[in-house]
Amino acid sequence: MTPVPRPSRRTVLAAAAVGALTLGATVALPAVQASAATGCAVTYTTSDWQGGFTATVTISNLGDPVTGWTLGFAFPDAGQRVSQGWSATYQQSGTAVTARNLDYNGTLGTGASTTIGFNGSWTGANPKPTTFTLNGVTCTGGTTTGSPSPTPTTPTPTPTSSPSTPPPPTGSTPVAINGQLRVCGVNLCNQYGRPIQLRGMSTHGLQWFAQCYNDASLDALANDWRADLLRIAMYVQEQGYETNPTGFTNQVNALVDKAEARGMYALIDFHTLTPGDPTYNLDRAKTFFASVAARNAAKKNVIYEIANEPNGVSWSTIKNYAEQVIPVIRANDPDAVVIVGTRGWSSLGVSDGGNSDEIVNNPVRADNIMYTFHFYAASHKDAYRNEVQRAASRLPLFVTEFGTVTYTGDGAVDTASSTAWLDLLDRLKISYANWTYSDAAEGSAAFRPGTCAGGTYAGTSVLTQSGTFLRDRIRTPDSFPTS
Ligand code: IDC
Repeated sequence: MTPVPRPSRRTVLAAAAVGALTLGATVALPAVQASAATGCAVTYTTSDWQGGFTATVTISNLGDPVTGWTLGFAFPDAGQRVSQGWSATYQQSGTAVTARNLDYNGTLGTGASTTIGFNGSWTGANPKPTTFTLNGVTCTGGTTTGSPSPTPTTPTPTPTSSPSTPPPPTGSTPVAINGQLRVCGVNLCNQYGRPIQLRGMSTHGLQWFAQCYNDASLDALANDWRADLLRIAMYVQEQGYETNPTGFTNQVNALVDKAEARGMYALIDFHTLTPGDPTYNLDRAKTFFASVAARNAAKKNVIYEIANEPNGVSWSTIKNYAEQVIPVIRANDPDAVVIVGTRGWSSLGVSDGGNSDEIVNNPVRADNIMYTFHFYAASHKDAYRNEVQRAASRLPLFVTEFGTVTYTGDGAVDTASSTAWLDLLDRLKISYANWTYSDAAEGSAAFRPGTCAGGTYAGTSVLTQSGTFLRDRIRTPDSFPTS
């Protein structure tokens, strides 16, 4: 803990004036009691590109504990704007910016720190702000007592350098270009801090379709479909993980390796479905994620999806589950993106008559996370698209599963609705995986029945209508920023 320095003469006088100075006491104690010790240090780093930047701001409280805080600073250039913030509520007036705590990070004990951030834009120049205030008091980096204009005890530790920018990519696969992903604002960002969209396919249940996931089929996905992403759907029930934890864990890891070898991201899906309460599988989830996160921690291509489609449960139950599973992942793989299912079969609550406000108002207390949205194009149309559009400016969304057909996974492809959906996701840079890269005898499958036994996966002759539609969408060039 930071030692409390001797109060300045002025502080002692202020304390005495409010009658708190007890005769014979040491001067330090009553001064501190009379007037809260304040002090703060701020680090402000950015990742910049032409016209835009992402700022990461860590606030350390060096004074007495605070419940509720407002950070203030001024942009040095009139053209700098906050466009989208996270972990705080931002306001800008002229060049003056304030960031106010959210519920979960409002309490900062002595010595505690919290990290917030935002995406911004700039026009003329993009210098960093140099002076910060916490609850109106200038952050000097030292502890001061009681004075609104304290005497600095140490120089202001305001870093002015950006974190080192990664070198340009040496390969051309999605993982070679984008590297370790992280959430910035409402976007999924690559190693250059730039928003990207991943487009790919989901396996069917591994317990039923293992024969569809092999070197030939994954070569086709990476090279013929030019996909960025393989979602690995590991059912927990229905003869899935619960029947053979070690076997399914190994199967998932083997597919992570196959995706990595081809430069694709691997989305590890803990495919809970029935029962819909993720808490039912909480212990299994902790065991499974501790294992796969430890095993894959050094890889850059892994994303974790902790509950496929919660249903019949409240958002607070899902949030509670997430806040127990995420720390298990973080303890083993600190930097990976984690995706949290949402209410009503991952419909952001819409299929239960709700909407995304319940998440915005009560977000999962963790950094570097996204929220799941699923749709089936023949069943879910404008009302769902409108809500996704509304939510997308406030929450980081990832469509980890969708179908071109009805929610049963079967029926005819709804081309008009599927096109409207994918156009929307492209525009919002929301990543997606389609159900399914399999030869199941149902409309949502990409391959005709019998394809996986035949062993040829590339080209269009083996594809269903849904497969042809998805291959056409996915194989168009990506536009991943490389600096
Ligand atoms: C479906 C499969 C089907 C299987 C059923 C039950 O396509 O073969 O019998 O699950 O396991 C989802 C689920 C996904 C469903 C899919 C289609 O995440 O598991 O797959 N769907 O019904 N949510 C909405 C639709």
